[in-house]
Amino acid sequence: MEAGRAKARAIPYTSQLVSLPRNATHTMKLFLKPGACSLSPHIVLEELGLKYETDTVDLKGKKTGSGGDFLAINPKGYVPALQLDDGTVLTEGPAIVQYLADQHPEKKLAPANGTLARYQLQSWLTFVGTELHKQFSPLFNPTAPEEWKETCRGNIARRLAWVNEQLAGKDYVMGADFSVADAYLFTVAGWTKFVKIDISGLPHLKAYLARVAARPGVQAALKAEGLA
Ligand SMILES: N[C@@H](CCC(=O)N[C@@H](CS)C(=O)NCC(=O)O)C(=O)O
Repeated sequence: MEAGRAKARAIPYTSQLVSLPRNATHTMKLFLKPGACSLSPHIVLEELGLKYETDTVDLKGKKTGSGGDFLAINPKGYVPALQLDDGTVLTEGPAIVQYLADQHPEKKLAPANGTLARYQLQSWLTFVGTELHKQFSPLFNPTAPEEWKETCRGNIARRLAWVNEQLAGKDYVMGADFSVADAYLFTVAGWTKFVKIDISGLPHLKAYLARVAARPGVQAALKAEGLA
C-alpha cells in the first residue's frame, strides 16, 4: 500500500505536459510567509485564477499555520512549498511557477517547453534565484557579518543596474507578455526597500515594478498577504 501511495504521489516524468492528477481530492495549498519569495507562486496562482488555499508558516519554529510540523511538508524547511491536489508536495519557487504555468498554457505565463523562449525564461528565473534572491538572504540575517552584507548590497546594485538596461523599451522581462519570471523578479526586487538599496537611479526598473504591481492578480496576492 505504501509503495502504491508513493507511486501515486510521484510526478510522472514524461515528454508531455504534466497534468494535474486525475484523483485530485483536495484544493492545492501554498505554504508561504507574507512578503517572502513565496509571493512569486502566490502571484502566479492569482494570475492563473486557480482555486487554492494558503498556509502561513512559522519559519523559525518550522510550524504550519495550524501548528503542524512544516518539516513533514518540506524537510528543507523553507517556503514556498506547493501541496498539489493529491498531496504531492512540489518545492523550489522556479519549479513551482513553471509547473503552474504549464497547467494553463493558454494563459501564456511561460513559453512552450522546448522552445528557445522557454530557455530564456529559465535563464531569467535562474538569474533571479541565484544572482539576486540569494544575495538578499544575508541582508535579512541578523547574524551575517556586515562586510558580507556590504558585498551583497554591491552585487545586487550592479545586477539591478543590468536588469534596468534589459527593461528599456520592454513592458516585461520576456517582452510584451507578463510571465512567471516577472512574478519572481517583482517579488525579489521589491525587497530593495527593506534593505536600503536605492533604485531611484533605475527608471526602467522603477516603472516596471509599478507596472507589475498594478496588475489585478498581483494586487490580489499582495492583499492576501497583507502587503497591499
Ligand atoms: N531555493 C529555494 C529558496 C527558498 C527560500 O530562500 N525561502 C526563504 C524565504 S524567501 C525561507 O523560507 N527561509 C527560511 C529558512 O531557510 O529557514 C527556492 O527558490 O524556493
